[in-house]
Amino acid sequence: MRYKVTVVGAGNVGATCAQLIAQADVADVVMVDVAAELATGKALDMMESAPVLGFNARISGGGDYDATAGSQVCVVTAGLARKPGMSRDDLLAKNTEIVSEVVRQLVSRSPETILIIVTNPLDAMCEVARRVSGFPRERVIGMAGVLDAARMRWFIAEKLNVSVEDVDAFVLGGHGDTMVPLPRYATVNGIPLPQLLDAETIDKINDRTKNGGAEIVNYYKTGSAYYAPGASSYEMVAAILHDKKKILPCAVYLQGEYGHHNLFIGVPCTLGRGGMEGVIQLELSPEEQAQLDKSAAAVQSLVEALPK
Ligand code: TXD
Repeated sequence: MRYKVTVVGAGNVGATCAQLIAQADVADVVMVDVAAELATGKALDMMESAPVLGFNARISGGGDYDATAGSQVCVVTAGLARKPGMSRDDLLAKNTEIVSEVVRQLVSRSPETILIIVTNPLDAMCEVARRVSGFPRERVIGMAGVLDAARMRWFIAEKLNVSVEDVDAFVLGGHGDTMVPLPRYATVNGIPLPQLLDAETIDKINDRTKNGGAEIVNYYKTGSAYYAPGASSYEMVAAILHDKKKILPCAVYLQGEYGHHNLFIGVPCTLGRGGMEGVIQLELSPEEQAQLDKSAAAVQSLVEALPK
């Protein structure tokens, strides 16, 4: 029996993630979307790529949650993007409604599932999912840090003209303007980044990382990034189902770690078959800690603005 993964939202990020999961034969994938036929059509299109690409996983799509029953992992990408004239608070209210309903549907059919939340505003939507599901923190995890770190890793690899495989980096904090890239903990095949690049270049990489989402939106105009977000979500699913115990930066419900309580923010954690299996506590400089605290305050104010 293969694992089953549900992806809710067959839009850009959801479909990209679904295809990667299936292509790697990690699990069968069920896509659900309010636009049911979009999900059905994309699933069929992906299945028709299977003979060419040579994968055996099955992908189905539609609007019915019954097909999701017994999923080991559910990825939630359903939501609206901010439209002109829509405030962040409007988006917060609308996506809270969507994520609440989606999570309710999912957990009633897969009570043991692990939820990976992707919908923005990310950290606040994780809190919505936690409240609605009643799940322990091990089973509600937000995708943001893997993406932000991947962007930073690419910028470093490009600058140094080295393999992306050799570059590791961490980005902590909320998924927004206040995220905290940690160049001190970035390495190139074990070599600390500050030994390879000067401070000014590192600053530029940090800034580009923080604005990585906006940089893509400026090119796309009508949507946001999805190849890297889809790949990042896939990596989390694979780490969980393959029980890799991989250390990845994820949005986690902190309970005292990094000085924060009862708040989702991005920190390095271990992902395995139990979901979020442990938070890795890095030693932060006073300046890094202050940046993280500022980021946590931004998340806290969004959580306080959540509709009751
Ligand atoms: O790092 C991160 N966490 C992110 C987050 C990186 C990239 C994108 N990020 C957010 O993910 C983005 O701001 C959105 O909130 C979600 C999904 O982004 P995507 O680019 O995939 O958006 P699309 O293409 O508009 O897809 C959203 C789909 C679309 O097909 C809708 O019909 C569907 O969500 N949708 C729903 N599905 C099921 N149920 C409900 N209620 C629903 N409402 C909308």
